[in-house]
Amino acid sequence: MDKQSNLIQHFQTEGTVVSVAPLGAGHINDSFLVRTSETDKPDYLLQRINHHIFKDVELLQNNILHVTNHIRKKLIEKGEQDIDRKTLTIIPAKDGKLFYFDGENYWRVYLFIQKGKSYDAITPELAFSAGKAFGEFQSWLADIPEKIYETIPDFHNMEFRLEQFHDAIANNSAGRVGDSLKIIKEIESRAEEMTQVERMGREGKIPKRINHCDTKVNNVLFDEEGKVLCVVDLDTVMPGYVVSDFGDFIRTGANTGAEDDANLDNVSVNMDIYTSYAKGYLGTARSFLKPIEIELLPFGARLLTYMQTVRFFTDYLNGDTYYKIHFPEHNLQRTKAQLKLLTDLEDKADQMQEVIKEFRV
Ligand code: ADP
Ligand code: GN1
Ligand code: MG
Repeated sequence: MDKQSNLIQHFQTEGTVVSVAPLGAGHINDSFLVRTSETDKPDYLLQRINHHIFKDVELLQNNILHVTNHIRKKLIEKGEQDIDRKTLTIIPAKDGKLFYFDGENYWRVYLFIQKGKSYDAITPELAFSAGKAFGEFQSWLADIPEKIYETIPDFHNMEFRLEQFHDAIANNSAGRVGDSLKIIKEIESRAEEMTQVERMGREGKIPKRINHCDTKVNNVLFDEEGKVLCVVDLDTVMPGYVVSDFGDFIRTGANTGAEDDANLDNVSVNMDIYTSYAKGYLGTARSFLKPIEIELLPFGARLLTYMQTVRFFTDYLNGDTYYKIHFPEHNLQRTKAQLKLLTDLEDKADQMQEVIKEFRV
């Protein structure tokens, strides 16, 4: 029996395991589909949790339990059917814990959602549905009674990301600062503007809500007919400003190029995707958002693209210690591609604000 089949025995699963196969190509966790032979028993998703990134696994799993239980309650209240496919379900370990530690790695198990499909390539229709789903997700979690903690402290805090950037320049541990002055200047020139959300938060102008914090289209599961089943990948669900979630979807979903495109001419914002996402998102979120939060949405796209520029570039200056790289200057190439996207978002800022005005009521 292989390692993963052994692991599954530590959880409160049912049925006889017949296969364990890797699933997806995640950057953070490793996933395995565990099939059972009995047709009346569920299949499972076994995941290795990246505890170097999510350092407090108990806190992480408790967060996810509270979030999924709360969503389940909302689904029951709405009279929904097929609820086990509309939210994640944690299967506890045999000792009652929400994870299993094998002496080296942390593991967790979810019910496998049958016939759920996630997409890496985007269309305006998918963007609209994903917008609705992430807006609904935030609205459901608005009244969660349990405290939801930051699973990665200061994850989307721009002031903190700039501190890390300044530390990387001061340490110059990879000796890359000398050749990077142009990009450093590009980043510094926007720092004041980009930290405004943190200041507005402190001044009480915008609230923290429960965010997903990894709003990529492949974190939404669709059924065979293209209808949303649920939002997955709940590790980074934590308090934050809604501009973050909106912005990260636009950064990842509305880029006509790749996140690390070597050809900067490929990189720009796709306004059809942007418009569809904004329409879907505001459809489910406008009822609980303050006018100022709605107005800041296009800025959110710039902020998250700037934040990712800073994060990739900081990692480059540190000698590539956080993101997996596929060639030596990968983080520099990612930085340049994100910076190009940022300049296009800046050029289209007025147009993006017009779209928001159209859907705000
Ligand atoms: P990663 O951190 O690698 O992005 P995810 O939790 O997003 O990990 O899982 C990877 C993929 O596995 C998702 O994009 C989704 O397609 C699929 N997936 C995740 N959870 C489930 C589940 N409970 N049932 C079925 N498929 C799932
Ligand atoms: C990481 O694994 P992935 O690609 O979903 C990162 C995100 C970044 C993204 C950049 C926990 O997410 O914040 O935006 O890479 N997740 C973490 O591609 O750092
Ligand atoms: Mg994912």
